[in-house]
Amino acid sequence: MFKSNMKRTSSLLLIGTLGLLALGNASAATGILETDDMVGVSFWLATAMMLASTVFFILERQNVAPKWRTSMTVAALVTGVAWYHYTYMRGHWISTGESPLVMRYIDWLITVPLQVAEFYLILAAIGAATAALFWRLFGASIVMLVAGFLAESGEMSDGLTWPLFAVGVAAWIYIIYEVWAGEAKENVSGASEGTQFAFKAMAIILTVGWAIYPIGFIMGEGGDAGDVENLNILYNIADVVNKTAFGMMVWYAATMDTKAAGSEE
Ligand SMILES: *C/C=C(C)/C=C/C=C(C)/C=C/C1=C(C)CCCC1(C)C
Repeated sequence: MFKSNMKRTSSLLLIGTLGLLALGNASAATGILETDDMVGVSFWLATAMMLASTVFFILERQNVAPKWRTSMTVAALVTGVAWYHYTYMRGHWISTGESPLVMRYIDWLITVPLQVAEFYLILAAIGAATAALFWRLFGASIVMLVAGFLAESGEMSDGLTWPLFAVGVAAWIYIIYEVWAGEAKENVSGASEGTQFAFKAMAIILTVGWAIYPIGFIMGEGGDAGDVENLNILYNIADVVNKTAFGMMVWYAATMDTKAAGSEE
């Protein structure tokens, strides 16, 4: 009985994963990638990494202890949503040579709150998270993105670009403060090795991994074509680090915990 259920789950997973791959082909219609277009190459690399990570997280989900499965699902959603948007963004870049600014922020508006939810889940698993903490982090991440969008899109007057950027940075620094010095930290010390690893990985991602974005923003404000290229390469690298590599760390923590639980039995 249990075995046949497992079998059915695996084949459903396989069908779902193959479906994803087919969708990838369907949306792959785009212009020609030139050999010297390094930004275009980075868009294509990021797209493939997002798809591969999504498939990996979905398939690995069944190999970790049940309490980690929702975290794996969220990791797959983050890379899956990003993959979907990257199939558009790479085409936009190759066809126009311009930043896919709106799509970039649409993607962040979904994936950043999902990552905040991931952080909450890791902490909730050890009873160290409150709903209030989630909403504070969620609110700060939205402020950061809206300020960044208004600054980057040029919708506001030029004089507001840097003040808005400063608002975005302030919201980000608040998130860093919550993670390193807030209520969450005290409660983590007694948790399992896997949870402690995941918490540390998350704190480093939010601090070091996320720092790539404001650096990219600053480089992009230079105004010439090379600056737009640097901005897109940096944003693409940042997305791979913060979505794919972060998901891998969650998977690693989950695996560590699952093995530890197995050896206790
Ligand atoms: C998967 C996408 C992620 C994790 C995106 C993260 C984006 C940021 C951390 C953006 C940060 C910015 C600031 C700190 C200042 C204003 C400009 C932004 C929006 C680029």
